[in-house]
This record gives sequence, structure tokens and C-alpha cells, in this order.
Amino acid sequence: MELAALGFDNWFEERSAALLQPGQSMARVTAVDRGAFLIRNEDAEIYAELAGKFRFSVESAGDMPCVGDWVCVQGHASGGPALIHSVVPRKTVLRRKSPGKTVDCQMIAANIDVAFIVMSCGYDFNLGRLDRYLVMVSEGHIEPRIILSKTDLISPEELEQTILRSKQTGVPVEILPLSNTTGFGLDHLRAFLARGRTFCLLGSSGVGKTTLINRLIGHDAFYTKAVSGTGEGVHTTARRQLLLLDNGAMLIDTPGMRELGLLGTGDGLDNTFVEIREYALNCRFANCTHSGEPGCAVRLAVTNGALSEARYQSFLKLKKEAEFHDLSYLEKRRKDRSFGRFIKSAKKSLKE
Ligand SMILES: Nc1nc2c(ncn2[C@@H]2O[C@H](COP(=O)(O)OP(=O)(O)OP(=O)(O)O)[C@@H](O)[C@H]2O)c(=O)[nH]1
Ligand SMILES: [Mg+2]
Ligand SMILES: [Zn+2]
Repeated sequence: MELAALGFDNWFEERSAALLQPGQSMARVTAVDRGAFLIRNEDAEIYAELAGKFRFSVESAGDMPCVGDWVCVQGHASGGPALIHSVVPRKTVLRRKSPGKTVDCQMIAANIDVAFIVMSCGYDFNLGRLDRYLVMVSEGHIEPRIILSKTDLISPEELEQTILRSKQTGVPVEILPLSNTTGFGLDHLRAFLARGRTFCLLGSSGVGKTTLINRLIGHDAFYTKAVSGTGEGVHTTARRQLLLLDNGAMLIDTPGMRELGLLGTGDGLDNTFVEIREYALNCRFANCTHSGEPGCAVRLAVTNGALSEARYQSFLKLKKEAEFHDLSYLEKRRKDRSFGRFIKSAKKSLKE
């Protein structure tokens, strides 16, 4: 096997050249478990730790290696634990606001080509949440796909309806209905899983992400658990993990996330609410927020029925949240940085 089989391409090669020191080699992070790292290169998968110098250079949670990252390591051949010296810049990122009141970013995974947003056809289906996932994925420059899981729980007519509703997202995203129980749709999905590319499964707890991975692998390699009577998932998968499938594709399983706070207002919203961006071109004010200004073409579209009220509300909600967290995140980042400088100068004066 070569590194290319793990997704290492020219893009990463160019960016790692300046980081890679003599005695170091490239590896990809396959799992992170409370401070312990699992990495793999063309030969083996082993444990790794952070080199002291790197640990001290970390200024925020987002600088830490996460699953999918390419890292420069020392001592991979020693059998481990190897030492991680640096993280190669990320081509794509999947991150959210860390849960709770504080505004910080939590990396979910890096360098993913395609994210499958899994929604169960049963209790889990929720357009607002789907919008949220789509913005998050698009914000990180990852291609989204939608998986409608557990099709065995509904009738073909209901499935037809659910697919139609998913299309209301407005984003021309491929929708893959499937059932782990009957096997329906699995071959269709397999056709997407190209060699050397990295995929990830996102979605609420209990929608069948890990079961799907077990189906693709062909045996129960990973633990799954029945959902509770209320339909509320139980968070069975505890860590994010990158697997290399037999066909050469890589797949990351993630635990269901309860909170999916958005961070930042890049192009994620615009890419997800494409039609709103188009209406907005005709708003009277260039900086229209579409929340009540005169001459707002977006509100006009709602009034005349071209844009659904629900979709408009979903947009406003996500926009407000992203803007709010963007500001406070930047502030936090600034504080972190000056704190980092303070630590550095304190260390320096200790040495002197
Ligand atoms: N009816 C039906 N049940 C399924 C299907 N796929 C998975 N399940 C069941 O759903 C439950 C949850 O499946 P998991 O694979 O653990 O769900 P998960 O998305 O990995 O959940 P977390 O790890 O908590 O995020 C299990 O009892 C599975 O047997 C399906 O296609 N149809
Ligand atoms: Mg799971
Ligand atoms: Zn407007």
C-alpha cells in the first residue's frame, strides 16, 4: 500500500514539504480517544503521542490533531508510540461549536471528501436539522449526500413523500434511501465509495450509522444498540474512527451529536440556501438581512409563495446563530492568542 491509498495527494504533499523534518514521516490520524491518538501509514496502525514542543504550540482546541488529519511523526517504525510533531493544513474541515455555553470550536473530522448525512425515515426525519447539517458540511467545503435510513419502517408511498420533502432543501444533493435490515439501497451506496477517498457518516444517535458500517464490512465489527422506546438514541458509538474498507475507500463513523452549533458565516449558508441568495440579489439594500427591511425580495418571495415560510425561518435561524457565534468565537480566539503569547514570554523570561 502507498500513502496515496490513504488519500495523500499533491495538495497534502505540497503543504507538508515545509513541515516535514529529517527523521519524520507522514501518517494519518485514524482515531482520537481522550488524548490518545491512533495513526496509520502505508505499513501499520499504531499509537502516537504529541511531541512536547507541538503540545506547547497548541493555542486552541482546533489546533489539536483530529481524525482524518495528516501529521508529521517521528518513530513510526519503532512500533510506537510515535511522536506527532505537526499537523498538515486541512483541505476540508467538519467542526461545530463545542457543546454548552462556551463558544469554542470542536473539530469533528478533517480532510473528508464526502459527508453522508444520515436521517432515519422514522422518528428522526427533520428538515430543520437537515439544513443545519448541510450548512455545516458545506461550510467545511465537503460535498454532502443524504442517506435516508431504515426505509423498512415505512411504506413505499411514505418513502416517496420523504424523498420529496428532502428535496425541499433546495440543494441538488443526491438522496440515497437504504435499509440495513433488508439490504435495500446498499449496492447503490457502495457504488459511491470510491477507492482512496474519505467519507464520513453524520447523523443523530440511533439512525443506524454503525450498523451500516458493519453491513459494508460484512460482519459485526462494531458495537450497535437498540434505540429506546421513545425513539431517542442512546449514543452507542463513543469515538470517531477512520476505517479502510476492502474496496479501498475510507469511512469515518461518528457518534450522534445532540448539539450542532454552527460556527462562522462563510459560504455554508449561501451554498445551502441557494435560492435565497438569488432572491437577495434583488433586495433594495445590499446589506439587507431579510428580516423586515423595506424592498426585501426574499420576504416578497415568501409573501407570493415562491419561497416556503418554513425554509425562510430555517434560514434566518441558522444565519442568526452563525453570526452570533462567529463574533464571539473570534473574540475568544483573540483572547486565546494573547494568552498563548503571555505563556510564551513567561517561558522565555524563565529561561533568561
Ligand atoms: N428497522 C431498522 N433498524 C435498524 C436499521 N439500521 C440500524 N437499525 C437499528 O437501529 C439501532 C441503532 O443503530 P446504530 O447503528 O447503533 O446507530 P448509530 O447511528 O450508530 O448510533 P450512535 O452510535 O449512537 O450515533 C440498532 O438497534 C440497529 O439494529 C435499519 O435499516 N432498519
Ligand atoms: Mg454508532
Ligand atoms: Zn432582503
